[in-house]
Amino acid sequence: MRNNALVVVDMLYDFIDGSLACLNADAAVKATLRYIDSQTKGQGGEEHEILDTFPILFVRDHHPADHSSFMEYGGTWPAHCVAGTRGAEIHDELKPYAREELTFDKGCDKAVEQYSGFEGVNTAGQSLGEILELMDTTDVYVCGIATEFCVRNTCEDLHKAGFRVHLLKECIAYVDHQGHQKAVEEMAAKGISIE
Ligand code: VGL
Ligand code: ZN
Repeated sequence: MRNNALVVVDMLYDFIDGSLACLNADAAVKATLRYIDSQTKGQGGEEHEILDTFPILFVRDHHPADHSSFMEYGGTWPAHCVAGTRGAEIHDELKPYAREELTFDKGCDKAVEQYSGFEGVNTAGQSLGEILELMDTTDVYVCGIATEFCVRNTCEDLHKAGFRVHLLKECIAYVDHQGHQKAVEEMAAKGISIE
């Protein structure tokens, strides 16, 4: 039995056109929308019907304003994805597919850098990994931003947990092109399938 789900990692405005805007972000969002369309054709146009047969889970980087990963607090990144700001919002065209129970926040604790979405939690406190298990998911398709950080860590944790992981290579954006290529090669070497 094959049970698919899509995980959309950090397709948030700060990574698209904000303080940490990534390369290929606009193209990745468009390709993701096309992918969702291609998987849901003929299933009725309503987003809620689509979600019944093809669950789409969203991961959000969701930081307090004084997060330790920000330069002004000793970290390496410009301030980004601060809870309550536009930069932390899911892209408007993807938002209609986001359900509260399938939206998982990470990086909420100011002391902890959390690149992986695997342990992100929804408002009920359930983790992404837990929900995928509950849905009897076998195959997880992953897209999002950034290849080298959150996409990679999320894919690797999913793979370790025993899911078949498929990385949608047209649907990812990155901080650095070479870093992106290297990360994709290393993921492939671990058994993550690149599609
Ligand atoms: C990310 C840098 C800082 C990511 C998150 O989503 O890849 N990168 N926080
Ligand atoms: Zn972050």
